[in-house]
Amino acid sequence: MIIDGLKKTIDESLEQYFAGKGSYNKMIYEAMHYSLSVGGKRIRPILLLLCYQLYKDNYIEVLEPACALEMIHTYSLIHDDLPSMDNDDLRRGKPTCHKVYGEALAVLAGDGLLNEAANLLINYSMKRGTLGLNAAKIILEASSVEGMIGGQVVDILSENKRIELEQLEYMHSRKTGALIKAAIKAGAVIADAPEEDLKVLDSFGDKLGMAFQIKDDILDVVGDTSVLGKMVNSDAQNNKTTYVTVYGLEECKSICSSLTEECMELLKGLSADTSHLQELTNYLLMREY
Ligand code: GRG
Repeated sequence: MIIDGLKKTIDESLEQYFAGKGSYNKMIYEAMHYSLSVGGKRIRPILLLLCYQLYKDNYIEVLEPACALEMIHTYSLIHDDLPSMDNDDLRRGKPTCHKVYGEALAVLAGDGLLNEAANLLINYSMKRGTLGLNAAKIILEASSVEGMIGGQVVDILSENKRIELEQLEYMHSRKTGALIKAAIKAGAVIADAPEEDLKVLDSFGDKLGMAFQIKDDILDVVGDTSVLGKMVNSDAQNNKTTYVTVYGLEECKSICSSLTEECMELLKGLSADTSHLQELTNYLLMREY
């Protein structure tokens, strides 16, 4: 399966990135490396590579923005797990960053990953020119207060409250959807994809992000902690409104399948061979973690 090969390439590239770095500050590199290397499906960087590969042959050319995206995602997980946020002890099947390195270093490790991602994106843009700069803009905007951070704010403020569906959709389209969509768009933009395809990929990103979140909500109810690598029933314990509390489990499964079907139809309308992207879309629907 090509997806396994891409994941291996991304893992190796992230591993190399931090090798040998640090002196008196070495501990922060260890904390950053710990959270990056303990696991993770690497969905976002894989999406970026696959969307680039729709139009260009050599995906190695976009490994830097792909790794930057995974660093941003991992920073968000480290911060999300902190006692002041979701207060989780388990992530990617291992103790969370603050459990291993303490809260102060976990905050700094998250900050460090975000900053390192920005460095990677700027260096990449300097090499790659306008297309690289456009991709950096897409990724950094998706992580911003109007993107992932904004979604997280709504999540924090709505704990122990019932929220309306519109607010739930606002929250998830930013907290989860923004980075997924950015991965798709950034890959295609660097590859200089045709404008009509970018529009289709925009809708694909919206639907895939929503399907991913609904599946995440389903797994929080029916999943297995040992497979998921994080605690189950955390949404209920934190008294959160989720797609499952709004629609119920069975309806969620059906919405998730319909969205996946719509994603497949959109992909079939593109000018490129989308078979690998279809494979990934299906995998996300079927995943158990
Ligand atoms: C702290 C700014 C800030 C944002 C946090 C990502 C996030 C926002 C919170 C994580 C909480 C959560 C479970 C969100 C639901 C969707 C999601 C992002 C799941 C984790 O992503 P996966 O499944 O994780 O791709 P892996 O570990 O495979 O990388």
